[in-house]
Amino acid sequence: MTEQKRSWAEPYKIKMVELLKMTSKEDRQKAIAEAGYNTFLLKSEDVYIDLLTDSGTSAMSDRQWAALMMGDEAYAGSANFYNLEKVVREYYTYKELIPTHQGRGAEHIMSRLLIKEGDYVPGNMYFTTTRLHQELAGGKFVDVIVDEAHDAGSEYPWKGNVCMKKMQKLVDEVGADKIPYISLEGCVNMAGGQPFSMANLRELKAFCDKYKIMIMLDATRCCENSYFIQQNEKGYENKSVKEILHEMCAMTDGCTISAKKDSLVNIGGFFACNDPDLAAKARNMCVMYEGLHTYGGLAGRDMEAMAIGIQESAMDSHQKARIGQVHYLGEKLLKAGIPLVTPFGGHAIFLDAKKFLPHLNQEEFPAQALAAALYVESGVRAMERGNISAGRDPETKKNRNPKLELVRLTIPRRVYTQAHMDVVAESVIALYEKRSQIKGLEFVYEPEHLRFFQATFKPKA
Ligand code: PLI
Repeated sequence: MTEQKRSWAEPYKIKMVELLKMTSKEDRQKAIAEAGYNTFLLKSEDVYIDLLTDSGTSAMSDRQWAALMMGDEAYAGSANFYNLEKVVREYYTYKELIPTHQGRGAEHIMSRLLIKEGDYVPGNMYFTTTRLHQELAGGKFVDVIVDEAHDAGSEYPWKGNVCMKKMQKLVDEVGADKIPYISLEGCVNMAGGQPFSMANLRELKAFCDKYKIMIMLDATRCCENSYFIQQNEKGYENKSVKEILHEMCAMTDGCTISAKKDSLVNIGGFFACNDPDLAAKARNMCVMYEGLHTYGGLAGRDMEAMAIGIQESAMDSHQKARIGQVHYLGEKLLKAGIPLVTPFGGHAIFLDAKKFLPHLNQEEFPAQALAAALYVESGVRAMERGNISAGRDPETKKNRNPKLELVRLTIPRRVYTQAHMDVVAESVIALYEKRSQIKGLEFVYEPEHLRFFQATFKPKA
């Protein structure tokens, strides 16, 4: 048997457990109605298996827990900041580090510094908070991801790639001086956790060098992206995740990161870059919005746990088990004929709600309705990634009606077992058998920004 064909197993054993609460269907019907059919508004104690997000939900290792005791809670110059800076330089290559309370804190700082009113910011698909900060800074987001990314059924392995024709078209239309940077996300969340290839990044770098456009990485899930490159891109099969990550970052000008995902901590993020002038401005913004630039809204202990989490996240054995578990769930669902986004991405399995609920139109929010129904069926909490997440166009005020209308079953890192994945698969399959009973939803309350977090709904009559 080759190494590839052997089963993976978690490269850790369990030292402490957290008990789960089982609820009845009646309890869950009541809870989802009280939550306005929005899984974000459920109380976590009413949830059995929580696949809402992989953000801040990972299990820390014993080394990370021990690191919490090494917190240097000095207001200025904490030893933990310097440890983190060293690790970021070693793994992500960037010289300048500005810690932030989480990813959107870094996005706020970077968008305000780099975007001028009337600028265009291309990206390999939008992410909710990223695009909002670009818009609040006066920019206009332009989607330059390859077309395959918008097609749930396409088997293209690099759905996170940038389409160079779309980049060229944008430059021709608006001029390179109106494009401060391209926002390049690893394992593109809204496309289904889909990676870009190193070949695509190389091509993008040549293009951006020519037009003097910066490449700013959203490195939130770039370790996972690096694992896909190792597994699927020719020439990288013998390189480690760490080496690939290094090569990737070295081709870019800086990054924002939510450390709550790949980096295995419950809170934290950072902005990093190589340009000392940009870093000085970012430090000045940091002190206004996050905290002094050597803690950025974090406790010293959080920075220490992050420094260790970054090292663990780039271990090949970790990524093999992490992505192995996600794909185990995907295979089970696919075998049962459930409509999914393929190929499977890094952090989640995405149900194709348009195909799951063909009797609903997109203005009846099929993905939102499906996530609510899955919770009632099984106590499994998932998240809508469709029309509600996409929000309204700031000019027309109409729902954006994105091509992808998805429910995300997001797997926290190092938290659930294979048996949990079996239960999740059985729950989705049971719901699929009675899918025609699921009704669409309409708004009761719609907040102005990032509406998916706080909106409430009721079933359509
Ligand atoms: O949730 P934050 O503020 O730490 O990070 C924002 C953020 C930025 N980029 C990407 C690609 C994300 O996925 C992201 C947050 N994602 C969440 C919360 C999620 O559930 O996917």
